[in-house]
Amino acid sequence: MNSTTTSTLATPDLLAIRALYDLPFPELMFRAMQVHREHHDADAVQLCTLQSIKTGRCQEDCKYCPQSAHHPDAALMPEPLMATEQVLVAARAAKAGGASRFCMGAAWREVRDGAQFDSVLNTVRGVADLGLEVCCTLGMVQEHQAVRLKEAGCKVYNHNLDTSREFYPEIITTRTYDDRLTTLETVRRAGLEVCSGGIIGLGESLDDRIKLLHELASLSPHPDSVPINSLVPVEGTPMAENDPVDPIEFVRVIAVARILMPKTMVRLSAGRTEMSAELQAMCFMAGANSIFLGEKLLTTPNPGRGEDFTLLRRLGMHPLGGEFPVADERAGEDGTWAKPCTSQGCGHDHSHEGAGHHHHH
Ligand code: SAM
Ligand code: DTB
Ligand code: SF4
Repeated sequence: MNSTTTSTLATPDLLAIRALYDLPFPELMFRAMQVHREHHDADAVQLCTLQSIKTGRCQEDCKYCPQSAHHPDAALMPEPLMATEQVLVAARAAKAGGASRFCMGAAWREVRDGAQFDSVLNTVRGVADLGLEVCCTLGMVQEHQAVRLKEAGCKVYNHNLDTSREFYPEIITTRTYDDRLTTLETVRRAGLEVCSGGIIGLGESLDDRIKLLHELASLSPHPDSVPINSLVPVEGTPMAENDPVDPIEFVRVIAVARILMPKTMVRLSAGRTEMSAELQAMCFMAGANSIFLGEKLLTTPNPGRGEDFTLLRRLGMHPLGGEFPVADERAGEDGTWAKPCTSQGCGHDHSHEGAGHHHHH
């Protein structure tokens, strides 16, 4: 199938990445596994938590995003910036639940100086004081703002390229690819770690995926982490009816990211509620070594932590730099044990799943 997809790639670098992507699957996996083991503990997964600290009414028009003010039909309750103390409650719970990194997202086009940003800086200080690694994703930033974030204790800045330069204008028109790259340079110069990745399933071609991977691997130094999101199609957005991503193609993207960026943390991000245990296992084997923990991403569902700990235990894997949290013995928030699903070959704990989960047997 891959080999019959027409390619218009023109440079040796791009053709080489395409050749990797098109390798027989067992060979691609083997190479990814080798690279993974040279640089990482292949049995460990970094656990991050996400918190939307300012939800909805974003001025950008990202076609995939329920938080864009341009998609008023996406049934989403906009919320003002969360107060520091409110965020710290969530951060303490995330820490007790076994997360080592706390990522705060705001539906902002860009950071603006003023009381709101000062409040975010306070929150960053508070979360860092809890001993959690702090990551922020707040849209575009200027150098002095990035420096203030760093001084407040922020370690990482997330800002995704999302897709190829060529396909980008089909997805977002309110900012450019170069705006995105400029912010990445700015945060790097301020001494922040860079987290940047993309989304698969936007309707991009295979070559667009190759070009995205090439853009990410061309950043020097490589991003410290690369989140690979599988589109979560949200009703009310222009991407609600997009075709689901071929799981094997998705694993190929992870494997190529691992091979191109050996030291980078590759994060299996949005879209996991639609992935089987087997598919996630294959992503970990291909080199993914980080996930978001907790029942919600920013606004869309994510597997419950009980389900994820059950999965890691089934795979004989463990949290990076830590143990399973004591709270996990009771499978998370409501004090119940994880209940592995008895349906043939599943084993998920569905006990925390809300209406947003569509798990098919
Ligand atoms: N507003 C900031 C920005 O765009 O950088 C930060 C928050 S934004 C929601 C963070 C990332 O979430 C986006 O760059 C995009 O890659 C991802 N994302 C948003 N909606 C998504 C969806 N429906 N499915 C998968 N990923 C999504
Ligand atoms: C990233 O690449 N994925 C996370 C994080 N960075 C901020 C966000 C996923 C959001 C999925 C849609 C939502 O929940 O709103
Ligand atoms: Fe705004 Fe970020 Fe959503 Fe784009 S992805 S609409 S910038 S919150």
